[in-house]
This record gives sequence, C-alpha cells and structure tokens, in this order.
Amino acid sequence: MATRNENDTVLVRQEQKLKPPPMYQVILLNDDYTPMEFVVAIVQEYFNKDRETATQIMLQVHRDGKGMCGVYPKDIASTKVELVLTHARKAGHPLQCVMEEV
Ligand code: TYC
Repeated sequence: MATRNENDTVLVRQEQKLKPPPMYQVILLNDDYTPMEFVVAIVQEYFNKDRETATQIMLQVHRDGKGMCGVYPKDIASTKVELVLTHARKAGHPLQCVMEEV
C-alpha cells in the first residue's frame, strides 16, 4: 500500500519479509562397527531421549541406514553434530552424524 508523508514523499509499505528460520534435522548414519549400546547412549545424551526411544532410533538406523534424532535451528544442529562426532572419535568409533535442512 502507498501513502504520502508530511513532505509529500510517497511511502511504499514493505511486504513482511521475515521468514521463520530454517530448521535442520540431525541424522545418524549406520555403519558396521559402532556398538549399538554406544549409539543408544549418544542418542540419550545429546538428543534428550529416554532409553526406549533412543533404542528405537538406533534400531531404525541399523535397519534402514539412517534415522532422525531431532530438529533444531542451524547453530544448535551444527553443535550437536560436532559434539556427537567428537565423542565418537574419542571413543574410537566411526559413527557418522549429519544435518539436513527440513
Ligand atoms: N550397525 C551397528 C552394529 O551392528 C549399530 C549401529 C546403529 C551403528 C546405528 C551406527 O548410527 C548407528 N553394531
């Protein structure tokens, strides 16, 4: 909508451009070496899941090749990926964790 101010300048209202921030899924990938129990502990610790839910996610990754642990804003998703990878490498496991825009 266009209006005029006190100097007779035409003012054009900007469309509302703010979009909600993009969200990112944090995904665990399967491999043949990381112990199941280690993956369950990771999902509980970094994604705040109870043991039952963490076990279901781990089994889905084991069965289907990947599984979703949670959806977060970009910086939080990125931090979780880094924390999981650092923890896995320190423990000597090849576990892979990635993020994907929803
Ligand atoms: N496939 C692994 C095994 O049989 C278990 C596993 C599950 C590994 C989930 C990674 O993200 C993963 N020990």
